Amino acid sequence: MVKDQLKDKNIVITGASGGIGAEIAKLCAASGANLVLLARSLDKLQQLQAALLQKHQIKVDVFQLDVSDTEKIEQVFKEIFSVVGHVDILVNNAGFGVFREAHEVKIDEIKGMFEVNVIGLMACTSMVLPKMRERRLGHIINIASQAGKIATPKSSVYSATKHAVLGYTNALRMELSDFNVQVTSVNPGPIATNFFNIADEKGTYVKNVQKFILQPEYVAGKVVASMLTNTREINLPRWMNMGSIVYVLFPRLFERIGKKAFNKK
Ligand code: NJP
Repeated sequence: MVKDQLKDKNIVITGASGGIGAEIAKLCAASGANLVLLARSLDKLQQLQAALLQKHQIKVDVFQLDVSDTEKIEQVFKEIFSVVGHVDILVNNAGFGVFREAHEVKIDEIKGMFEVNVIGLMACTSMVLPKMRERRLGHIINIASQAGKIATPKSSVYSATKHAVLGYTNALRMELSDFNVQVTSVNPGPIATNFFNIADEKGTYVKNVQKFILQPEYVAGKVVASMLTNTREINLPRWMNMGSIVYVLFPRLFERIGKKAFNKK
């Protein structure tokens, strides 16, 4: 997929060392965008950088960044601005989940998920907002989840972080609507990435959702297609979003019927 509007645009992607983030980077590179790739695994970022530079006539900068370190976020974004000048698109993709029942989740895991999925995402966003507002141009894409719409057993904390992301994203969209800055949330169902090696140590959830698991290349394609367009939300697969609509209308019934299926995790 090539998207001509992305040529020479500066795109920052957090969590770009693997999974959806790396796939988004590949598609943006094929469209001629200049990339800034962020993650903790510098070696993986450098490998991706080398592969992209070999194939495409673009600029690719990489920075090691743990988005739970808010001081480092400020430093890295200062460097990013000094290298690329401005950011056209920020993809807040870094995130992780630990699927355990609420009484089994450790406090450190709760803090970790909120620091990365919520505070890190908000902190990165706040770095790019002033210039986007000033330039009256930009796009913020937040990778949330269907878990941000329907909270399910064994992912209470992860769901809570993604509900927070959606709340933030929705408010941000209204704040920025007069500044020509687009704001999109991406709410996928399960995707075949490394995510489940952390979230689902026993592998039971992945086995149970195998029938409708999404491929990261497909999700990345939808995200890149939405870039610099006025897209409110991307919900994948579409039928799963129907569930969240039914949930809002009939929450009691939905929880009673859904409990068994969701407990398959
Ligand atoms: O997962 P994975 P995905 N600071 O594990 C980075 C959401 N999502 O691509 O730091 C900075 O392959 C990590 O890099 P590294 C999910 O919540 C997924 O599936 O080097 N970066 C890696 O590049 C998340 O928001 C599913 O370890 C950090 C990337 O994040 C997004 O999709 C379903 C970091 C994770 O790649 C991408 O996840 C859904 C930190 N502290 C939503 N911690 C799904 N897979 O089923 C991690 O609804 N990263």
